[in-house]
Amino acid sequence: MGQSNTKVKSSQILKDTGLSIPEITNKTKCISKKEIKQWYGAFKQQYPSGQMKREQFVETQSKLVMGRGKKFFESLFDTFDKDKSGSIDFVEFLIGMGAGVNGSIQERLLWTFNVYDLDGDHFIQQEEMTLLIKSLLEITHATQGKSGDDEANEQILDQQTNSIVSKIYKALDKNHDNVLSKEEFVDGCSNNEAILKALSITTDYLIKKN
Ligand SMILES: [Ca+2]
Ligand SMILES: [Ca+2]
Repeated sequence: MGQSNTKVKSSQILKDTGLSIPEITNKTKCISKKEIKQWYGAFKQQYPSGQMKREQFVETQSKLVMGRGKKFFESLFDTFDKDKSGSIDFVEFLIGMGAGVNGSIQERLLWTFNVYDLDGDHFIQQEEMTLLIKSLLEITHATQGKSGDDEANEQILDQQTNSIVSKIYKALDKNHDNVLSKEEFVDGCSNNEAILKALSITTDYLIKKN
């Protein structure tokens, strides 16, 4: 999200939320008052209605990386939008971001698990992992200035994606059933720095962009 000059006092009730900053910090785990102020300004600037719509969020975020990574942003939005209404307000956004950005390693990994578990069945299927890793690679390529939807680029993306996905399953899928449970994911990632690093693009990316 962009910069904003909106100044907010802690005691002030934030428009559209009906809550003051201290009330919001009670609701949203791990988010500091300073971050609430910063993010509120950016949120209001981009979503003046106080509601962030799914298409709008995906479009805005994806535009920053040359229109790539849509699948990732869709899934990210869906983890924030608990009641699946298709739009979220500022407090829902903060609650969604909270554990992923500032939580403990365990909390961040559970948050990441939910982003990857696209259908919400509590397992990460290889297809889900493939879609998300490819989407993250698209974002990485775009931020490195490698562009294009051309076939050669697409092939490289697919090769890299498959290689990363098979490494992840080899390392994390302890019972070899081709799906990752929460335990396999969290335990495996906690003990594997390389994989943790590969997956942490998810949250690092957001911190840099915000
Ligand atoms: Ca799943
Ligand atoms: Ca498994």
